Amino acid sequence: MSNATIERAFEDGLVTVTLNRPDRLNAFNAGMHAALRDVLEDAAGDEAVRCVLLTGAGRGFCAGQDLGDRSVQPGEEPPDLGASIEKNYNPLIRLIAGLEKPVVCAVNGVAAGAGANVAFACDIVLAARSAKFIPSFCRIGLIPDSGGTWHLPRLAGRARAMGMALLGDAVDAETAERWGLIWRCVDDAELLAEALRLGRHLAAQPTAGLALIKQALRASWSNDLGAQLDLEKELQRAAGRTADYREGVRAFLEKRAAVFSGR
Ligand code: T3D
Repeated sequence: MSNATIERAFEDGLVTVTLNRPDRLNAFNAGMHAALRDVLEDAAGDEAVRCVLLTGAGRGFCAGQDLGDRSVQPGEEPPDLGASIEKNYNPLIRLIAGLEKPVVCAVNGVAAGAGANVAFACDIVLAARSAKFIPSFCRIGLIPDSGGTWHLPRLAGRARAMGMALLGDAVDAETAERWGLIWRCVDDAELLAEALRLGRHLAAQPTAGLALIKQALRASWSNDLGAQLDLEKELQRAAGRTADYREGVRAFLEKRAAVFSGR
């Protein structure tokens, strides 16, 4: 499927979703939000999709909200940004975080405002060495939305999260990797190939088991140890009932490569 603002390609269990407003550095407008939501909801409900790869067209990944839709003339009512967050940004972050399959993000260039926070919400983030993460909200009097105030301190720690959010300086990809904001930064020319390699690998793994891993790690950020141990017990019980667990053990004992169905 392809439309003006989101491109979708599907092969071997991996759906590649490309933000496609390159002349605006893939900034979000209402149409792109709706199209991205549709594609992610389809991916959530489609058993054939076993991994999602999110990236951007052109020289940027995503510059956050399209500010062209936000100019206010003197005397006009300001837009209700709470309504915009409720309708568009929060559902997007909930979709990514709750998707029962891994979401890989390939940050191909600048990621600013909500664009950076969408990347930080993904499960495995690769970035081109030339990419930058810019928490630019403070530069225009806003707060980091799209889960930024939740993910930033958990990924980078309080001092770095506070510095990033209050100063709005660009963090380059190598620093982002060093700070634990992303999985890895790779040479620009290798980004797409590396992201596809990772995406295809994940799409051939035990999808139901990966979903339980994702659920457990996310829950750990708010659980105490006791609650987390209880959760691990329940999730392991569920994992132990999957066809892929049976196949994994059988393949190990038979000394052959496992063929996982995702169930
Ligand atoms: O409003 C709500 O619903 C609440 C939610 C808010 C979420 C948010 O994301 S708020 C934060 C919004 N984003 C920003 O503040 C970032 C704005 N952009 C920039 O600061 C810079 O463009 C970048 C640092 C990202 C990149 O700089 P640079 O020099 O590499 O590129 P550029 O020349 O600034 O941008 C290229 C073009 O993209 C340019 O258009 P032109 O001159 O070629 O016609 C520029 O205007 C356009 N562009 C970039 N970002 C946006 C944008 N157009 C609209 N909205 C943008 N966010």
